Amino acid sequence: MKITRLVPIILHAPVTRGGIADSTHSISHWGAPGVAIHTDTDLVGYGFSGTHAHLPADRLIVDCAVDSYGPLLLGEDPREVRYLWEKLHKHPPIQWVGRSGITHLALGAIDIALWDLKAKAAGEPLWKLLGGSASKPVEAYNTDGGWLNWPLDTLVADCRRMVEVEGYRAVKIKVGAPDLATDLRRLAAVREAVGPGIRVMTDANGKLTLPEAIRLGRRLAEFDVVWFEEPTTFDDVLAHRRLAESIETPIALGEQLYLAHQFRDFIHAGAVHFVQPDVVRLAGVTEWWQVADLAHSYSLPVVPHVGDMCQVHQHLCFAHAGCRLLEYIPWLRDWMLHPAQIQDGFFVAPDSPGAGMEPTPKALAKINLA
Ligand code: 0YR
Ligand code: MG
Repeated sequence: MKITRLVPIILHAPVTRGGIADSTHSISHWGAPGVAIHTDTDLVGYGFSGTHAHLPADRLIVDCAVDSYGPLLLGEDPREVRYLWEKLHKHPPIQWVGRSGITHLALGAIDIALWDLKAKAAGEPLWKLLGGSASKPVEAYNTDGGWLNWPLDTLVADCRRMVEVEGYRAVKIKVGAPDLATDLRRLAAVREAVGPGIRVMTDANGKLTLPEAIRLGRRLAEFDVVWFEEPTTFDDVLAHRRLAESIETPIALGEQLYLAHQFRDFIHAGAVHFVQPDVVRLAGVTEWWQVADLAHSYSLPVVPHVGDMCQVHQHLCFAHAGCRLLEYIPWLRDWMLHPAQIQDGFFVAPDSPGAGMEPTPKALAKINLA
């Protein structure tokens, strides 16, 4: 099998109720810039990064994938994905301008498309190719009711519905409101609404200073919060280690880290407890797996960041022993040929061959740059 051509794709899918916010971002659409990798067979591989749908930035990502990495892939066998990852990652002129950032997101999209092809060529879903099993439970926790721009009554109603009607046993809510009292009021209301048996996670999206994070962090145990996510500056190892030493609630992070090395430094420093690698910010399945193995070897749970890329992440979770829980956000559902299925709060292992990120023909017709 040989790669013949790369085609750029940018999908922009509307988010829930026309706009969501956390402490740091307000978005109307979720972005999926990526590539279709064509071969000399009928098989086409699809891979995407995940963005906040800023078209100029999305164009940078797909241009890098197609124009910079593309020529290095032509004529290669896509199934030799680990070899190709090294070849692309270490290509000197690209490495010179970016060992993370845009180039890394582009490489991630390509790597996922290559794994998609490898799994399709084997006629198996990616989780099976990676040695996983549909019998392994992968629980879903829902983030889509906890946005910071939801008024208190909407927040409470959403969390209640997710638990009582939809069957989730874990929900995440955003914190990092302008004042501590608001965060505590929202947390208290959610805990009261869902009752004591449901797990509640919190996420500050990197907003707080270290003293603010310590102040809020010390209050979280009162509400039996499972984790405090991205409390302070995304890649500041020292600040998170100091925080970890100052509060009882465990720390979760990783969605804004690009490199396996960064995870190594956080893990080694004791600055993270729930490890959240994102396959579309790391450079794909190849690098994600390294991080998951590393976290697992430190007895730390791996809970991938999704927002919304659960289509591919579920495959990794059915295969990796460190993963028992995965974020769920529904924004890309209508855009994907095989959207993730949740039953009674658990992911159902997909049975279609590939990595799960193939868009519907309708989605492709909408914003296909080819
Ligand atoms: C919206 N999940 C997250 C979304 C979400 C972000 O900005 O991207 O809140 O991905 O932090 O844990
Ligand atoms: Mg987060």
